[in-house]
Amino acid sequence: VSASFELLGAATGNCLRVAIALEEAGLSYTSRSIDLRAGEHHSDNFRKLNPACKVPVLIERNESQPDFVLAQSNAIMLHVARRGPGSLLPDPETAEYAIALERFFYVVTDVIAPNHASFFLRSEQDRSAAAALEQKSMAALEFIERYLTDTPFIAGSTFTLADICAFTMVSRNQTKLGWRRLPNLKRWFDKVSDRPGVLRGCRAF
Ligand SMILES: N[C@@H](CCC(=O)N[C@@H](CS)C(=O)NCC(=O)O)C(=O)O
Repeated sequence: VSASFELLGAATGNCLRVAIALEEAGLSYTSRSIDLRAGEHHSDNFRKLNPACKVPVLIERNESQPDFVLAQSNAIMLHVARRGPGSLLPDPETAEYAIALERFFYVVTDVIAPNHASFFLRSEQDRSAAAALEQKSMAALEFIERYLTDTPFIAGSTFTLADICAFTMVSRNQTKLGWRRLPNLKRWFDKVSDRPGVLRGCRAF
């Protein structure tokens, strides 16, 4: 494929997950920083790309076709997984694929979503609701220990989108986790932290 990719974003979890996915998929891309503090995501130019005024946004350029623009980090990750060449999900015809989606959506809905909601509630000064959701998110993150009992990665024998999502959350919350109870998670985290694609993706913005 002769497509070229541009990722617009900032140093946030949603954007770094997409950058890591692009790296691990072996796709070449350029990253463009959007200055959220300066409100660049509300500019007319950015609004044309994503009327929701949020990052990340991926632009895919193919010869003789109009640019393809995609928002929503999870949709972008699934799209990137299809574009390959590197594999981020097992063959869709297999049970392993369904398991990889199970674990990917587990992290997205049970770990990341309550974490974002907690962040929002804290900004609204609702401290006890924020703390309750934060605790729920951290408990769901620690639960991943059980997915790593017999396999090197969260969905089995290969690195998938589920690992990317969990990695950014573990990385951000290292001081909040009860590491003594989490030997599998620790082994997994140390190994994933050393992957060249993960290291490069973390430096995208
Ligand atoms: N569900 C969206 C969330 C996107 C999102 O909230 N992006 C944040 C940065 S991580 C943002 O653009 N915030 C600026 C704002 O909302 O004003 C996704 O996964 O892409």
